[in-house]
Amino acid sequence: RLRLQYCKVIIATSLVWFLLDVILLMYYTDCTSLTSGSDCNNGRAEGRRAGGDIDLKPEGILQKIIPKGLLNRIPESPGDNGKAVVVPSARHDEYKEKFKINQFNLVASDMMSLNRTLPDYRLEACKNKMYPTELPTTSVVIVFHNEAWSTLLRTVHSIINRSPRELLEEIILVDDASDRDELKKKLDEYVAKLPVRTFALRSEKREGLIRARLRGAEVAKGDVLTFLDAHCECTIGWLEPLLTEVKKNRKTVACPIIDVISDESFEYITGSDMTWGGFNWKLNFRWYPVPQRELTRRGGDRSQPTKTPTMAGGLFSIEKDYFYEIGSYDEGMDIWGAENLEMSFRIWMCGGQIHIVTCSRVGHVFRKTSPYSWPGGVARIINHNTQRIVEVWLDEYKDFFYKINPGVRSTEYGDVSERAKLRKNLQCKSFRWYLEHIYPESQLPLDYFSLGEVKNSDSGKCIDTMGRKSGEKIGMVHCHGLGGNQVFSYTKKQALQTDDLCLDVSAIAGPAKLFQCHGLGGNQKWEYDKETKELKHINSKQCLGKPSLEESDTPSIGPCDGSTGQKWILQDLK
Ligand code: LR7
Ligand code: MN
Repeated sequence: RLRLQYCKVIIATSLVWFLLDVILLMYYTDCTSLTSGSDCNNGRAEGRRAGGDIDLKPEGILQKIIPKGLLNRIPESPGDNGKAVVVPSARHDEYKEKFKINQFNLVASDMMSLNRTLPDYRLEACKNKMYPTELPTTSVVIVFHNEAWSTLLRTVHSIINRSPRELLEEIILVDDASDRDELKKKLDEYVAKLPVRTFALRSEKREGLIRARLRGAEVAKGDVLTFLDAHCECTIGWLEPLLTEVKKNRKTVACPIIDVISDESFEYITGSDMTWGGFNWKLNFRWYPVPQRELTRRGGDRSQPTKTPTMAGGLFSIEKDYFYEIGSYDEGMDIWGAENLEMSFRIWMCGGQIHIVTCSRVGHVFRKTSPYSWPGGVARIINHNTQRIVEVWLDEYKDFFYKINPGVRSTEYGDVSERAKLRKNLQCKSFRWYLEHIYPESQLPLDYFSLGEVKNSDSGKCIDTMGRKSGEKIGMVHCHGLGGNQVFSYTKKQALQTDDLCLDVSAIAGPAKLFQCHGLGGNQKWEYDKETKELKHINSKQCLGKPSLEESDTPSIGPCDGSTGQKWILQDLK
């Protein structure tokens, strides 16, 4: 009898717990589901907290009410909470095969929920910030060419799930001539059912992401345009800080921190808030550490936006009218590339500013190679687009680009007169001004003594990077006069620099190596004596000489002896 009684108690308790779970689950689902209203994101009268007051994560809501152990009862889908997806070993061949379709792990992406949960990755200071109740509305524009269904729709779901409904005007998809069936009628039907107006425009002919974005922007109804790539995931509170920066100053272009979604496992990996955008001599966009100067300007408060010299290009908010006022995009650019730097230079030089808003985080699937076709060839397209920047915006600094990329000169780049006119009409400042005031840490030296070959008087050979990377030895071969790997600049800061690498020696003797230029002198400081033609390494007080017998093709430092092996001729020395 007693045992029966005991059983009854257990059954009754389990039933209660079960019911509680169901109720809580319904509550949770309602708050994040696509059909819910904006209740979950209510702003406050005196302002709003980004992401609203309710934490959308299951733990956030539930932890307050029930013991932690019971949380495991919520069914977790692969990848939930930003975790890595584990593809069962039986599917590894399929995983390898399908990777090629989009250059990311499609099997993993397809295993995940379109509503996968993500933790709140924001800095503590961001969680409590108050944002204006009245914010401009935004149209989100996403262009794609043959994007995977699951990544594209996860992007869309994450926007809807994590944006205050009253701020989200619409989501505009621009299908740039994809040839996958599911991205046509099936997509139209799917997005038509979403609780936020979402629709796709389509181009018959492949236009490239630049003209595709222009098409999307044209029909946008929101006050602000927000561009995203087609494989992103917005995290809680991502939108409010972006719109706030635009509201504060309509000439601010606001970028989130771009976190990494692993192309292999779809794990959500947070990026650093101490990184900003720069570029190298080839005009490739590059991430570099935020310099002390900018950290100091922000008073050490990491939740303050960082002023960045350039932006990655894919993820940003800009006031719609300002977008057009400042010259939208260069329509002459094809397929992919360079529009991000073009826009960055233009914004800064013509009176605007670019912020990385560190309280806003959006994940992006970074891939190692691009999955789609490049009509006309990758090099031709990138050279074409980049030359359009160089010719319009770089002034006297274009020598750096052309000397290190001598082959580019033969690429046609079309007519840039309209863009040059735009620059004139907007009365934009010079590139030198940009380097002096916005990007003094740039890999393009503001002032320099020489640009070209560095030739040894004894052997007649030139120093050459041999295409090696940071940390590797420098080479020396016959002078080919074709620029590229033999172009070095002897800068006003007394560095011997090629692209973003500098000649560096960390010992009192031995081979010269290439290292990322730090602009701080130290092991990268060289004194050139025009009379003796010696290149003296300041720190070690040694001279650079032709390769020793052991170091066959690497110049090294040793005691200065006045020999011709230690004499160097710098091309075009001023
Ligand atoms: O012909 C094309 N048509 C398109 O619609 C080629 C591409 N696209 C779409 C594509 O489907 C994707 O949605 O354009 C978007 C960007 O292309 P990706 O994702 O293949 O390139 P990416 O992530 O390497 O691109 C970065 O650099 C580009 C330069 O043109 C753009 O500025 C991208 O928006 C930019 N992405 C980001 O900034 C995300 C962070 C990456 C970094 C750094
Ligand atoms: Mn991308």
